[in-house]
Amino acid sequence: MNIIKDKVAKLSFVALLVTVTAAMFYTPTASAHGEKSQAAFMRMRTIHWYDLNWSKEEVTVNDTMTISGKFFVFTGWPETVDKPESAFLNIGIPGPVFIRAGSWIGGQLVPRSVSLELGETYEFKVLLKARRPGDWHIHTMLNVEGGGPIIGPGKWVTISGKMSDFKNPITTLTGETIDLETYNLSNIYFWHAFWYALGLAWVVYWVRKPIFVPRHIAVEAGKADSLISATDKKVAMAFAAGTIGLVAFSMGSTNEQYPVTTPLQAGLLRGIKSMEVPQSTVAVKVVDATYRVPGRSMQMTLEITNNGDDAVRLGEFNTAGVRFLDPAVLEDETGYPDDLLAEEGLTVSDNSPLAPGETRTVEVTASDAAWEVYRLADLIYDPDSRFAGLLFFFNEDGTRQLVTVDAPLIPTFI
Ligand SMILES: [Cu+2]
Repeated sequence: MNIIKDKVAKLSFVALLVTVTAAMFYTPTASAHGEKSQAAFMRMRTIHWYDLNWSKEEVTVNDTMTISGKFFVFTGWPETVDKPESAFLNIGIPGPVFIRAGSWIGGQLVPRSVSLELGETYEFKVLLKARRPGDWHIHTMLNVEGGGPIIGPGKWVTISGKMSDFKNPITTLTGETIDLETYNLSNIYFWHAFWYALGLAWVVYWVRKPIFVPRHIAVEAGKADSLISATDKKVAMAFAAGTIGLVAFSMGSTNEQYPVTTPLQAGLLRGIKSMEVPQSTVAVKVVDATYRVPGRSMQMTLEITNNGDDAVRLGEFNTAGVRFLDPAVLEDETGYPDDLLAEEGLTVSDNSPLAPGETRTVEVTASDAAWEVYRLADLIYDPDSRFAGLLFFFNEDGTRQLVTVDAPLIPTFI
């Protein structure tokens, strides 16, 4: 019986070991990092990222790259997400594989939270400095207080080199140049080790003598006083006075070594400059919009009126970071992430140039695996079946006009 038990125990242990090892070596590459699981209607109706540009796809440690672009704060912001009165321009990466050397909205440095307005378009730029070698999926991202993370499109960037080469030099206003990567580390180690050792010394002083049973008996017998001798009292006083003395002395010497220090700089940045987006001369009415369940596409019936002086064609529909293009009108040259770019994803029933003054009703189909991969098809589970997106129209000479669309999106079932 016991032999069987032993065997079972041994085998279970081996099985556990195998499982743990397998789990450690199994590292699937995730292709998106959080955004897929968020409600589709929230992704379509909060921030519209466009004109994104990643300055490089490969960098070495200490090299910098920029991510720039624009974002439109959608007017029909969802109720369950607080308005972006306090928002922070972040970057979505797995820890500081890059450091953020700078970030700007409307030309202003934004190390703090900012106040953004619904309906406004902002230009942003983030300067990243490579730190840790590997393949990283970098997202632009906006954190909204009371709302959560609003994740923009992500692109793979490769960092090569050695992390030990990474440097983060800063020149302080006192004229000293330091490396933020290691600055003050030995000081932190020293003081933590010192106080920890002092605590240990106090414990060791007492545990030299028996600690529990004899003391318990002594207390029970009414001889508690005999446990603390005159020497013990002196040692206790020395520890107390020494601690206070050291705190006072080291505080003084630190103030001497760093005579100029300022408090942490914080506070919301208001008055962030938004972009002037020229009023579009194209008017679009969404007559209806549907999507097939299950399926990989959505259809819209659009009534397009051209109030401008030039003929226009529809080149792109952009929603939740997925770009559907009509290749006859627009080709992407920005190296937009493949999985989010549907190069031939946009079909328009009649995409011949729409003459000035003309109105035309067209059937538009936005179709790509991304619709399913990025779970926009999961709108069927959302409590608000409405979509929003950007339409880009182009003149003959390539001049672009942006029109936002927003309408209910009705499922159709097969
Ligand atoms: Cu990602």
